[in-house]
Amino acid sequence: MKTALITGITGQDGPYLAEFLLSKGYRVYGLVRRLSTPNMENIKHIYDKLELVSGDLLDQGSLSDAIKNSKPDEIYNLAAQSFVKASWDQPVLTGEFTALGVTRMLEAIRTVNPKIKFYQASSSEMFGKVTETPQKETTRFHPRSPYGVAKVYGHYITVNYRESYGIFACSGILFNHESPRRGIEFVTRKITNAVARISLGKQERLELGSLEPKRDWGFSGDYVEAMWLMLQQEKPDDYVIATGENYSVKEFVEEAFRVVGIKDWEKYVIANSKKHTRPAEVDYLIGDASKARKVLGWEPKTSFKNLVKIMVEADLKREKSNE
Ligand code: NDP
Ligand code: GDR
Repeated sequence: MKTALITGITGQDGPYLAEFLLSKGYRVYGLVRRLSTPNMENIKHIYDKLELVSGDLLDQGSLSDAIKNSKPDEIYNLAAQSFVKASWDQPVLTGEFTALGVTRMLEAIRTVNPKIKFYQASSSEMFGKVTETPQKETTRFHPRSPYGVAKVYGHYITVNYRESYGIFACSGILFNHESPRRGIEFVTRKITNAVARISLGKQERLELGSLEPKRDWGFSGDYVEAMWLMLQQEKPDDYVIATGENYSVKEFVEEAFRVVGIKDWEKYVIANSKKHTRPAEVDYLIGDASKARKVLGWEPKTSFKNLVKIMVEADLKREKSNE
């Protein structure tokens, strides 16, 4: 039986990856940091099947101890300060979690057991102000936020530990992926939650930033399989994971309102709110995942329309049961 340690188990991707690995017969450990109010909402359905170990990306010793206690074959480093907008408000903390946290985890692997395979959650935000379209593994990085800059560091330190110490370290450059478990501050979930509430008469307006940016949006449940596939190959490498289609925030809004049968959506939406615009924007992302398709045999399964539908319906259900 293989053992995996997942950091970021309480976030969006962690629970999907845990479900996937459990279905493959893995023993799954999740790293959780201490919070005054534990955040177990996304893992409550698999809580009994997981083993939780305490640790924080800021604390080197806690990461080494987590590895010693769980003895994993594979580590998936999903933990990060992952909200791009917040990275301007807390740039130093974002660097500590999202950049240096990767080095701390790699150092823990190097010193405790360098045979452990390592997955790093890299991001399409590293492409930022894109220099070619679609973006692939060789596209030059031009990050546009403290978060994107931190992810570039995390990416290259992963490559560096592979090249310096021969650690089986892979970096998945994942484009945006969403789900009903997405945090409420991210634009897709913010939209689907608001649309559900508006359709039920519980909310009047949806206040957004720019409706123009385009993103390559996939489903988180599809993307976690690619993480696992990367660690099952003979050689460690880096892969872009994306759908190859992109849509604007406006198109996401339209589609979400369409699901609940509202056509005159503009009367509910306030766009370009200062509160939600960013000092520097990433305007256009679209990924080329042909390397992953060829080498890993990976393909996305969920279409954009289906993704929006799944998310709106989940929020409708949640909002109805909260009445
Ligand atoms: P989330 O923001 O939903 O989850 C982040 C997780 O990291 C949470 O479990 C959080 O725990 C944990 N965490 C944060 N800080 C620390 C810390 N100091 N020590 C230990 N744990 C910590 O992210 P997603 O699931 O959406 O994304 C997973 C990873 O993939 C992230 O690294 C993200 O940057 C990256 N990524 C995501 C993409 C996406 O579209 N979702 C695309 C590309 C990359 P807590 O509950 O305690 O806050
Ligand atoms: P992103 O996701 O920055 O792409 O990072 P987010 O959903 O926050 O923004 C997507 C786009 O929508 C625009 N936008 C708004 N965004 C938010 N959050 N709230 C709003 O009100 C709003 N209005 C417009 C944004 O400006 C942006 O252009 C996500 C995260 O999961 C990262 O961790 C990950 O690395 C990348 O995806 C790939």
